[in-house]
Amino acid sequence: MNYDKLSKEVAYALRHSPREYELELDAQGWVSVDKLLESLRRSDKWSRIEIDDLKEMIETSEKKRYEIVDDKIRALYGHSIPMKIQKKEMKPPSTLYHGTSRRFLESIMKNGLVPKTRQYVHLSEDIHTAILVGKRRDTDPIVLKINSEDAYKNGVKFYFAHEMIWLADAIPYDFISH
Ligand code: HQG
Repeated sequence: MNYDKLSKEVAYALRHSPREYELELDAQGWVSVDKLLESLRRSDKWSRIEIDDLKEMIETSEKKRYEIVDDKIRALYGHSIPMKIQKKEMKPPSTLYHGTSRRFLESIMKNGLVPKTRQYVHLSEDIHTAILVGKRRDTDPIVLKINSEDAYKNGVKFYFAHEMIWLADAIPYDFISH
């Protein structure tokens, strides 16, 4: 089974278009694994998919995009659906990073980081992850440094996605340097 393709389809179902899969996410983004499997099986491509395939997809991926707990699965970040997924507010590490395209720099330094089509701004714990994020759209991306300690002290809320990825509603430009 092509787990990259499966991961893309699951991202579409759990982050962007659950209704197309007749799924309803709960407030934290969870859905029943059985319902997701049932829905995926309607397509010829995934007609024989089992829970172990989802588990294998999660384990073999270089990115931690999903988690399964008991009989439920959710995407840990990346949502774009209108209903805002509730994330756990947490005190962030003192510095975070954001990798992005060079061409966005001017606008970001003027307007700060905004979520664009997603529900939250995505930040990385380490520079390496930030570079990989930036490389999706620019062969020579820039890495912005976020003074999350000051931002947090000044009332910016941060949310935990997983050990390497943090979320925020927006980051004002005063807390961004490059
Ligand atoms: C940019 C992927 C101009 C921002 C990744 C980014 C990540 C601005 C783009 C996760 C701006 C939005 C999220 C402003 C923000 N002016 N541009 N004021 N504020 N931007 O894809 O962070 O593989 O929605 O810099 O690896 O790139 O899908 O966010 O370039 O972890 O699991 O607007 O998605 O993970 O792009 O990526 P995105 P992102 P997956």
